[in-house]
Amino acid sequence: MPTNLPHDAKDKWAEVEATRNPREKLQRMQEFLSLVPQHKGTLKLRGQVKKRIAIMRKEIEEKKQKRAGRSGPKFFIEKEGAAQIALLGVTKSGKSCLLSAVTNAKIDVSSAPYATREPVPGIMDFEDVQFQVVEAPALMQGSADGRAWGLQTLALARNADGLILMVDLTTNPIEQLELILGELEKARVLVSKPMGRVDIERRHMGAGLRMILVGRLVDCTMREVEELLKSYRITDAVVSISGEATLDEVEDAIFETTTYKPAVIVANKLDLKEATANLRLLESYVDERMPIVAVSCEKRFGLEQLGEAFVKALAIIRVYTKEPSAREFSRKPFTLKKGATLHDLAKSIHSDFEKNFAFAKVWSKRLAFSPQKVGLGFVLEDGDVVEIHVK
Ligand SMILES: Nc1nc2c(ncn2[C@@H]2O[C@H](COP(=O)(O)OP(=O)(O)OP(=O)(O)O)[C@@H](O)[C@H]2O)c(=O)[nH]1
Ligand SMILES: [Mg+2]
Repeated sequence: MPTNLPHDAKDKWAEVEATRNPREKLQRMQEFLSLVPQHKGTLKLRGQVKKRIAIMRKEIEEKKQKRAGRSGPKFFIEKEGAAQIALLGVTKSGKSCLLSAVTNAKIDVSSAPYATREPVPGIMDFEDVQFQVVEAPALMQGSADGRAWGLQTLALARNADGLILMVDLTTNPIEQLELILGELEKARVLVSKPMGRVDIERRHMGAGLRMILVGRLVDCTMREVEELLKSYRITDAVVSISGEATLDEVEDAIFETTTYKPAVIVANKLDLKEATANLRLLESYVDERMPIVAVSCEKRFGLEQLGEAFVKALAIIRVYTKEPSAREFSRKPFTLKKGATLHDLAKSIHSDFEKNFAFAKVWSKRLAFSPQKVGLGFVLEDGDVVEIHVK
């Protein structure tokens, strides 16, 4: 259903986007809301914006407390390592037990329900990469509607790079998984790529509007998409549309509401007797839509598969750099997403590298000969060694 927002509302949203200061942003968002007419077509939009407002309030409140030296419950965890992975599940599924088994976090494993009430981060080593795993307070029916700490847990999921969906194999894992996925979906966090996907990556002023269409627009034309974006004053952005997308979905993307997170299901308590049969049921239910890692956190088995599962699900590649004068390459890799180019690597090392880039040499098993001289467009792969030469 179209939102048919009036001009002043669209202008206000452009202001929201342009505002960096959280307090002012919140203020503008409220003003925006007051300009949105109340009808069926705007119901979803109003709900989404209200949720964002609630989360921002919390964030501001937290920062204020931090400044005042009070340490209230923390809901936003600064990222560390190659990726932040939010650990989600219903209570007593064994989240804390996993965290204490695979990370350096000190946390109590408890038989009492709802023991963990604020996010707890820990670092997990896997070969030469580190993952930050953050246990989120338990999900329950109604989390997405704001029950208990639901909104904060879901905000944590939205902010993370990937998710662990943890289920207890002894108490109907399919039901637990459905509950988790249901709450995530209500919060517009999806674990599988939808049919159509619209990504709007805002760029600096003057960059212009670039559209990448891999797929098909449904019931609208490219021109209409452009006009819609312009009506929100989005003039500098890369817009990628894949699969089948409607104009409504483009508008959704303007409000940045739906995000996609790679997820790994961790099926826990494999040491208990009903677990194996339930694991089979879970596997046939999931039907390879997501990877499943079966473990016992308490007896500590199966856990060694986790690192590989994250690397695969998150499509992480490791690239090693080498100074032109050095004999050896660095032990610590840069972690990038599969499909990343030398340009992405140069950017992540230093902005100067990108500007002053001359050429690079790459050593790789997959190349016919190494090193090979390559340019910024070169697509990197896991294990590549790169030596960048500047002008
Ligand atoms: N048998 C068995 N029990 C486990 C396993 N993992 C966790 N438990 C038990 O399950 C209970 C809950 O574990 P926690 O790790 O605290 O669960 P949680 O998911 O963090 O729970 P909340 O923080 O309340 O959401 C504890 O009594 C654990 O000892 C396991 O692999 N096998
Ligand atoms: Mg816990």
